[in-house]
This record gives sequence, C-alpha cells and structure tokens, in this order.
Amino acid sequence: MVLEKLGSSLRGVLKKIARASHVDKKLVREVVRDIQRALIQADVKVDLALQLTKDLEKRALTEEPPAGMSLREHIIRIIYELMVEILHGTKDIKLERQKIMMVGLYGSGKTTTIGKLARFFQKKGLNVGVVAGDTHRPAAYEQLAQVVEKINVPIYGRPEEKRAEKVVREGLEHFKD
Ligand SMILES: Nc1nc2c(ncn2[C@@H]2O[C@H](COP(=O)(O)OP(=O)(O)O)[C@@H](O)[C@H]2O)c(=O)[nH]1
Ligand SMILES: [Mg+2]
Repeated sequence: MVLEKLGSSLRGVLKKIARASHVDKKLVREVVRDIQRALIQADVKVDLALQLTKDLEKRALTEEPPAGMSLREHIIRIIYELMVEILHGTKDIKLERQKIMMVGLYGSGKTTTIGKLARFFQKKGLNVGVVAGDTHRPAAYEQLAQVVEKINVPIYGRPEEKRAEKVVREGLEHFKD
C-alpha cells in the first residue's frame, strides 16, 4: 500500500541522515530529493510535493537549530513536522451504518475511491451499496458499475436520468433497509 511504502522510504531517509558523517547542504539537498520522490510515488500531488519539500529545504538550510540541538536532530525534527502536516487530515472511519457522499472535480478519483471504500467496508462486514450520482459525465454510471461488479456490491443508478438529486434520493430510498 502506498502509505506503507512512504513510511519505509522515509525511514530510509532518516537513516541516511543519522549515518551521514557530515550534515551539510549537499546532504540536505539529497534528502529533499529523496523525500520528493517518496511523496510523489505515494501519490501526493506533484505540485504539493514540490511545495512541501521546498519549505523543508528552506527551513533545513536557514533555521538555526534550537539551543542544545544538533543540526542533524534539527533536520530530523523538521522532517517529522512535515510528515505530521501531511498526515494530520486523517481520521478514523466509523464501522457502522452511514452514508458517504463523494464530491470532487472530474478526474479527481471519486469513482476509484468509491470502489476501494466499498471493498473496505465490505471486508469489515458491512452491507454496502453505491448510488451513481454523476449523471452528467458520459459513462460515469457504467464505470462505477464495472468497479463494483468485481466485488459484488449492488449499485443504484439511472443512466438516462439527468437530475442527480433525484437519483441520489431514490438510491438512498432503495438501500434503506
Ligand atoms: N495515481 C492514482 N490514480 C488514481 C487514483 N484514483 C484514481 N486514479 C486515476 O484517476 C483517473 C480518474 O479517476 P476516477 O475515479 O474516474 O475519478 P472521478 O472522475 O472523480 O470519478 C483514473 O484514470 C484513475 O485510474 C489514485 O489513488 N492514484
Ligand atoms: Mg467518476
């Protein structure tokens, strides 16, 4: 899973810092590049990854370590703070009856994520149903149907209906019990 991979890449980076004989600009630049690569491989958006690592590089090269802290420890702390910043938005998902509405721009990964979430909840023993609320984009219904077909999750949708609100209301009614 991508986050596990990110964890092991970052551990590698921290080891590199811990083992380096000199902590200097060259090392900082190298580490920044390693982290950039790790973030991008973990699906962090490219411009966000660049922004975060630019901030990291700036802090690592300009901030004086607090009294009593070596430059090495200081850089490790900055990296730690960066990771907290990236991951702080996570929260536990309830394993109970609930409705989740997926909202986002075209191509942002809603349909794919719905498939992953459906599988996740299914494995946790919940009865999952999906409602195809994207009534606008051609074949959005078929795409969602294909995604959930593989995992035997029922779908409610009306490929001919253009009013998303209507389809969603009907879908919620359909999966009420
Ligand atoms: N790299 C990557 N690509 C993804 C991810 N989720 C979706 N995609 C791809 O992004 C594109 C749009 O995804 P889709 O789920 O159809 O987005 P939607 O338009 O919001 O429903 C597809 O080509 C997906 O394969 C993800 O987590 N990582
Ligand atoms: Mg979609």
